[in-house]
Amino acid sequence: PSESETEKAIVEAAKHYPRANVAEDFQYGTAGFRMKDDLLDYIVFIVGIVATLRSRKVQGQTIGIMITASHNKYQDNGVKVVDTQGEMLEQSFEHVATQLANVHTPQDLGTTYASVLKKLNIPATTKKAHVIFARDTRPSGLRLVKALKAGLEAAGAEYIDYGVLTTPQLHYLVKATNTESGRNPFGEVSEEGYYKKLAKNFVAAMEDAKPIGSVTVDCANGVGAPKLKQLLKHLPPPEKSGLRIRIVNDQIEKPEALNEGCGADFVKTQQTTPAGFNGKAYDRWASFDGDADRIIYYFNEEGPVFRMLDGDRIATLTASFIGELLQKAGLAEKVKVSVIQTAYANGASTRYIEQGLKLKSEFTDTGVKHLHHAALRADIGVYFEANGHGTVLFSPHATKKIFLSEPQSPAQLEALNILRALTDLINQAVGDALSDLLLTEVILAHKGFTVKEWLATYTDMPSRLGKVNVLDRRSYTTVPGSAERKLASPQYMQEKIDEIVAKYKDGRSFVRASGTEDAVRIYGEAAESFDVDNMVEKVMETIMAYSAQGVAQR
Ligand code: G16
Repeated sequence: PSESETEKAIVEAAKHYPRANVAEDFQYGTAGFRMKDDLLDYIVFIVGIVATLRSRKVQGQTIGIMITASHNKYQDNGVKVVDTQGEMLEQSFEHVATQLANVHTPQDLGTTYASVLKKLNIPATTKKAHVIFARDTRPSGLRLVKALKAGLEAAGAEYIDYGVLTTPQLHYLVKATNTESGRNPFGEVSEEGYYKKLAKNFVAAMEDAKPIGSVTVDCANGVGAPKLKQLLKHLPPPEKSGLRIRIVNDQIEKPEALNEGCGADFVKTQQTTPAGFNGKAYDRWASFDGDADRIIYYFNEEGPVFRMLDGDRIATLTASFIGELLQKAGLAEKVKVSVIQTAYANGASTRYIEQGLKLKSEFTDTGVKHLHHAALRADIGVYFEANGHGTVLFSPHATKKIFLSEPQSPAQLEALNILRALTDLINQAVGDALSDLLLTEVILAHKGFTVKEWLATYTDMPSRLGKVNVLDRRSYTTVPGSAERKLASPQYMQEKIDEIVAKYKDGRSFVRASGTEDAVRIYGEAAESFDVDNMVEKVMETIMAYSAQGVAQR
């Protein structure tokens, strides 16, 4: 079809997916569009068009679309676009998505589409567009897929529906598809290929190590449950010195159970064990979120006293392990490890990285896309958000050194072999709970660490996360370049926060608008835990006084 025929097809198709009648502008945020599922049909339709344009812009390479609201409630849903190498959508296209999502009539959509097309400078001859997509277990996903297909068909994309997958599996498939016929294929282009790649490299990385005890995984009653079960079929069984992995919260047939009182976000924000927890003191537990791109660990001490091993802990554990391997392999001078964190990172973890591990640390805004870009600049970039979202990126320079170095001793060979396995065990496309679970287990086994020893590497500052549900979150903006640690607006709000914080020993607190919920998030840490509660409470009160509709979620 000609460009004008495509435009007409889009206008016609849009008549079946009218934009939800809300005054508020939709915005492509931290993780794409996210909202109540009944507002999303038009948005998902639009995202089909955006992904098609993106694919045409990159000469028909495959673009991914994931329908998920991850850690949010089951009534929510969302949609995000995955770029050619499995990374988050290129920023200029986020603007295209936001622009098209805020057009109110099919006719206007036609004209806006035409002007966007012109601006994107896509040659009329590049017609080919390839898109693949998947969804999580939310029941609304199936309905939204219809809207998505309508958008893709109207815009003229060829597509493959991969059904229900974890978000990182879709990222894997996008990268695998686009590298399939290149020099470095990422892996077989199938869900099966994903499991095979993880399992093979897990076995290789575990060759000289024995797992300690077992791990129990809370799958948040989401897609992580059936996918982890699939993965287990590819791993050696516990009786053959494999790792024993127990699964809880796997009720995907009960949609309302998703993330309810369980999952990584619940455990992290509430600092408590999830529903279904029956661990004894020092048993090792982990929680995924609703689309299995986050993982955190935790356990109870006698008491019981809850102990969290969050994204900061996985980052420090991983960075120290990779650092030790590089040392053993004789590569420490040639390949440097950096750790990338966000403002939510516990101050003690940053001090441990810089002073204990003597590694470089860097800060970015919240959102995997920001961390990922920073990690790309490092030789080996370990990035994790405190909430458990993260991975490790090996630069071409580091990969070359790891694969081409000639070992001078059996010890060097062993270190190199583990490093080689890690480069493929780790899902370098994106943070991945399944891959991060296996990575963490490999490290604990090699270091001979129980959860107690892992926790003992450094002592966290007492910290607290708060949230105030507000209707005006957009009035909270942060100073560019401050890694979201300073508010630019509302006026005088930062001064008020500074005044509060100054009263507490080693106090630190920041406020930022969530990109995934109608809420303002508050983080605080201080030398004493009674201080931190008091301080965060005061900051929350200040927010509520300003945002009159604010409701605190304690
Ligand atoms: C998404 C993003 C994460 C971010 C989280 C919370 O995670 O991918 O990078 O940390 O939202 O973001 P915010 O504080 O802006 O609401 P997920 O797991 O929900 O996709």
